[in-house]
Order: sequence, then structure tokens, then C-alpha cells
Amino acid sequence: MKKNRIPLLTIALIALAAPASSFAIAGTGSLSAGYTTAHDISPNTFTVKTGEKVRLEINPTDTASGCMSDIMIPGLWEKPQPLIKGKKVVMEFTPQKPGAYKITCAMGVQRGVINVR
Ligand SMILES: [Cu+2]
Repeated sequence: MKKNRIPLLTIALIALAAPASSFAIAGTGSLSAGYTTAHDISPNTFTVKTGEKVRLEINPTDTASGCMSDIMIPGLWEKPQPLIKGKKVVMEFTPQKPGAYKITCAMGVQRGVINVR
């Protein structure tokens, strides 16, 4: 029985250290995500606090096209930002009201969410 303890702990630590694929919690108010045409925005789910300034950076490694060319966050960031390979998108805002704010394209198709607690 004792023999198993260390390997199991090791496995647990490796699992914890693995990069989160679709979820991030704001610790510093600084969020970052990537963009690829294959996976869109990733991670795409964030949790932040009401009244705390947020800086969301998106680093596109592809250039988006068509419907998904631009990104915005209705209620938090109204100006659509183009997703262009190598051009970092920075959106800074301070959420004033709790809620689930969709990350969308310029036409409102959902591609993620920012949960304001
Ligand atoms: Cu669209």
C-alpha cells in the first residue's frame, strides 16, 4: 500500500501542473489567451471580480477570417478588435456588474465567456 503513495502523488502533481485548456481564474487581473483558426480563443473561459481592473491579452498565431475576424465582449469591451497573426490584442476594462459576459465576434456569435463574480 505504502509503495503506491509516491507515484500517485507524482501523477497528481503532474496533472495539476498541466496547462489548463479552457479555464483560467484571474489572480492578478491579467488574463491571456491565444487564437488559432483551429481552436479559436483558448482558453476561452475566465472568472474575474467586480470592480477589479482586468487586462485581457490575446495573442493570435493565425489571422482570423470571415465571421470570426473580430473579437469583442459586449458589456465590457464594445469595440471589435481584429485578430491578426502576431498582433497582440489588449482589452482593459473594469467590470461594474456581476454576470456572464460573452466573448463574441462582431456579430454576436459566442466564442467564450468572462464570468464576473
Ligand atoms: Cu460573426
